[in-house]
Amino acid sequence: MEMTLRWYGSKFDTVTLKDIRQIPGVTGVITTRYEAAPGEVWTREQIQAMQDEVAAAGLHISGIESVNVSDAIKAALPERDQHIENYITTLENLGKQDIHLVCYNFMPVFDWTRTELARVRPDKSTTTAYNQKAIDSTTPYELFDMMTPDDENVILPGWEPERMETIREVMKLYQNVGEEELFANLKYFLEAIMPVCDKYDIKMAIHPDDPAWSVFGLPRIINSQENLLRLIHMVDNVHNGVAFCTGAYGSSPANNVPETIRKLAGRIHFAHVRNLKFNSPDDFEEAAHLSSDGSFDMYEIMKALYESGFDGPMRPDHGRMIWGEKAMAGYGLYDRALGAMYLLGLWEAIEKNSKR
Ligand SMILES: [Mn+2]
Repeated sequence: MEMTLRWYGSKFDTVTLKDIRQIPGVTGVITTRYEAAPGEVWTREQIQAMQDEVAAAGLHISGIESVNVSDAIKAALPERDQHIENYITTLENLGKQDIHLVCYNFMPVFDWTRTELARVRPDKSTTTAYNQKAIDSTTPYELFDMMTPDDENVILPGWEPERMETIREVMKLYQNVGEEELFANLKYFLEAIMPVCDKYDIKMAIHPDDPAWSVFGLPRIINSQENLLRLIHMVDNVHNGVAFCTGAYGSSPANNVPETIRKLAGRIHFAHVRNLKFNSPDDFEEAAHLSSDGSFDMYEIMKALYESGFDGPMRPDHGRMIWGEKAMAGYGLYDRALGAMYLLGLWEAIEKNSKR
């Protein structure tokens, strides 16, 4: 297991590589070309420039989160084959640059969805939260306003203004796409990219839907144990794997997080480990990583990863805003650094105990 931190690049992130280098035990970053549109080819020169910048700070790139999959691929539009071809070229260029992990998601229209970006907790930290009643009484267009940070310099991945301007048209693309069609489109995509993944040993890691149910009637499929097993079996290749995000997957109380980790042994290539606090069946907020601050047993989660032989990059996930930090919601330095330390502590204890 390698502990990493997500980093959005010096143009977009408030956290610097120097900051990340000073978190004990964090040796790699998970990054992306945030400026690239889904469907666009990443050149080797662009990838090399990213690698040089990260290496100069004494770190390395442990994986890409994400190479985004376009709506054309997800909704099987006529231009999907061209987009898949571009995706393959990007994978080929990443492979040639010795990058072997690519995270992506297959959620239509909306990326991770929250109804509050800065809910105040009892300790006066702020965190992101989701309330189903708030979703039920709003429209996708109003939600976009909620997901727009007050500070215009702060970006929110997946909720870029350019993208949201076209949201009405994008919603229409999925009119005839139900869960079965979405599964078929995912299979088509995976089968097309597996040869290049095999050639360069690139592990594809799909991120579970967040939250783990349908929002605004759009289909969602990466949200239950049954569907995750269906995914890995429908294209039975080790390079077709999962970015197991405990917070996204665990957002549904019906999902047993440690049990599912064990069932997916060998196919989890990347882990996002974070805690959630359920306030009611309709409402959750992102707690600190510590078990006692939320609803998950983080020890059991880490133990399941350890015992199932997980050996990929791991990262803390969304953090609270603490100590006066201003950063993109969920992606400040301080709380994620605390999370990384805590996860490394659990891992060290589990590892030493198992070797006694
Ligand atoms: Mn995640």
